[in-house]
Amino acid sequence: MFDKSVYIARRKALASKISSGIILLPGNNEAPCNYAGNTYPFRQDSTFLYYFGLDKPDLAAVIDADSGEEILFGNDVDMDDIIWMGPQPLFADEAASVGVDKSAPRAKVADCVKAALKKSRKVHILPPYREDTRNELCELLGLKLAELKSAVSVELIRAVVSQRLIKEPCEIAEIDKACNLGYAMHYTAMQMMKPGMSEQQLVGILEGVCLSEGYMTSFATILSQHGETLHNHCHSDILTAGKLCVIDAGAELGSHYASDFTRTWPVSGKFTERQKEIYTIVSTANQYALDAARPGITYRDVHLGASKIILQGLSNLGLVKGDIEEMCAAGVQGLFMPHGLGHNMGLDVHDMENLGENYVGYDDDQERAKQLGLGSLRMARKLVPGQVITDEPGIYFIPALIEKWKKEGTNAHYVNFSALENYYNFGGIRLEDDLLITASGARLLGSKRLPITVRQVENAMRNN
Ligand SMILES: [Mn+2]
Repeated sequence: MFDKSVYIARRKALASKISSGIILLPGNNEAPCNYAGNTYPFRQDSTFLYYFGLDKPDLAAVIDADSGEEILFGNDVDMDDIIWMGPQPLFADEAASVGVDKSAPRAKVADCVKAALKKSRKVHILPPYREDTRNELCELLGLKLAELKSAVSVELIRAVVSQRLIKEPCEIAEIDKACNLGYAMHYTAMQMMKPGMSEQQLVGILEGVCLSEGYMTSFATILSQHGETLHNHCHSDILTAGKLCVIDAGAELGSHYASDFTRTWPVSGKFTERQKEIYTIVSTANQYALDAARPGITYRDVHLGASKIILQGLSNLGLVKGDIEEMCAAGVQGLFMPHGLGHNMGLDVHDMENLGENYVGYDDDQERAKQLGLGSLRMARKLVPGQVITDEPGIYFIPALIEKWKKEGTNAHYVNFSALENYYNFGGIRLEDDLLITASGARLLGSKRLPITVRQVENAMRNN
């Protein structure tokens, strides 16, 4: 938790951005796994954390945008809780610790909302993503489930995005720490990687680094020799010399700030010539994005720049043919990189995705493309200092997708389908770093960069 002055300032800024009415922010509650008493690890709602810092279930908050009044709703523990959980602080003291003077029992939020509705005041809510929150909001606002979507406040979404998008120095310090832990996870896994061990064993080693520090991973670890499947959570294969292993994983600190790195390691510690060729194209695109990202440029343009590097590299290998600009406009790169170059990162690994990707990743004058790849770009905005984004180009050989394009004749004059048949067993490569946009450019987050060039990787793995 940060100093209470941080939360006070954030709430004051939020209230000033909302024209009138009350802002209702429910926290998350426990999510049962198989019965009520056996829960998934608790995860507080990130927007609630951002404004109120309190990391425990069954809380809600209201900010009055007109008067500036703030109330936190939560319960004091009873003897039954103390028996199982030990002594707990008084809720009023917890509220005071984040600069909120007024607190009330959790159930009283209903009275507060009712009073506002009675005076025909606007109640601003964010899009709920959990069933319990949906149900509570319906009950509080007197709405049917189908009516809830239109009750969401775009004004509030825009206000929250405008604040959370630009990271404060205290947040950047946390993200740097999360990246340092992410570095340790990846570096350890890379050093322990050996032909003959299972992918799952390596997942255990990687996640163990995070768990040993008392933290969780920021999303479900992707670790696979089938890198062509972008989000492969199946870890049943045995690591085999000659193959590549894609690892996309990150740490989430106790403050809940995240890191998100991807590296693609040769299982034997040495790349084959063919792997080197494709790998170098991806590492060049990754480095290009780091060099190009700076205030004023749109990340959409950086995505397109990286796409052209990929097309040029594939053209040099004879896998595509034609004018690079024309191929890029036609979206040929989508066959090889059917995802975007990156996303915002912060309290959520895909920061604020619950608020709506287009509000978070797109400026008002930008429209989301429909093309394969570019259409999946989560972050297209004109960059501003303080933004934290990922830089994650990739090249994948997805036989089913290539076959589909071939069959349908998609971009047939640009793609060398017969040459691509030799790559059906190649897999995929993705290389991801986390960037902070600075006043003049971008810097890598975390104090050390994971090995990324062919030479750095082979050097780091020489003793495997
Ligand atoms: Mn990512």
